[in-house]
Amino acid sequence: TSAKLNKCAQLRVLLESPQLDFIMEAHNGISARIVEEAGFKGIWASGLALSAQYGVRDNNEASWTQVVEMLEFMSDVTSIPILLDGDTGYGNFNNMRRLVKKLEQRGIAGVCIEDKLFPKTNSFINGSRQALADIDEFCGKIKAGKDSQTDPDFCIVARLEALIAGWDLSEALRRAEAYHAAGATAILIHSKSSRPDQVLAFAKEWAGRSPLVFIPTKYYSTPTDVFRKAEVNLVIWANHLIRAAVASMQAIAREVQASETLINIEDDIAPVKEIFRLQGADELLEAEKRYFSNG
Ligand code: SPV
Ligand code: MG
Repeated sequence: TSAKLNKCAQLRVLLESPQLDFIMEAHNGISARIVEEAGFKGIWASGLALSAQYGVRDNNEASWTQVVEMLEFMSDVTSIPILLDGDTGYGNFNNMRRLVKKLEQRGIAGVCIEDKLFPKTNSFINGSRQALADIDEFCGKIKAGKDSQTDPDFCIVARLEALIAGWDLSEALRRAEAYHAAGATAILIHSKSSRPDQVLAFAKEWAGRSPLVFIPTKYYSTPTDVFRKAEVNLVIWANHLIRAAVASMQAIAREVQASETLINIEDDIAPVKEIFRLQGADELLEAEKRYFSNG
């Protein structure tokens, strides 16, 4: 009987509810649909994956408007919230203000920004040589974003790169405290370690002062119950569909190129009618009956 929450409110619940939730990466309309159909309650619009599907590097080579254009396709075909990986906010506080306005207009539920410098570099490429943003400047960006939102539930996640850049736990905590005070909905602690020790130590010290988000790309072998016990609110599976797509496309392309026939691969790929289904072809046939009489 309760009205369905809008997408911003849905994302806020994922972040603020005490139980562990999960969101999955998508990078275009069809992958966004696939994430929703699989049963996820939210989508991570990964900067790495969006860049990769355009065939460019994760260095802000795709413009922010090109990112927003793809987000619109993703949002139009899904009913679950999308959290954009907004990198460093594509500039200063002023760029952040405009970004938040445009994201709300396209039905995006929230944005995550990281405390590095524009143009960003992926955290897993020479992470320790990357400079962090000035704390006050980054807090201003969070505040400017919060002051620009019109939906009270639009979410701004502040991502800490201190551990990536070679700083210690105390620097991460000092920054987390400042970003939290500036109004961040949640704190994301990132790590490039293959062990979860650092992020778990952070979680223990942070002690639930705000919702907490993990991205276990590098510490992927950690059992999920460990995150649950650490009272993490949200886990992001950050790049796994672009990697699945790449592995599958490479295998199929190589096989067809080498064998000069489709006979070996037809059963290994999605049928054409599955593509039609994901595109919603049936709805158009129905609509034609209602609206398009040819006499
Ligand atoms: C992304 O998905 O673009 C991220 C997460 O920022 S990571 O690449 O793991 O740093
Ligand atoms: Mg990213």
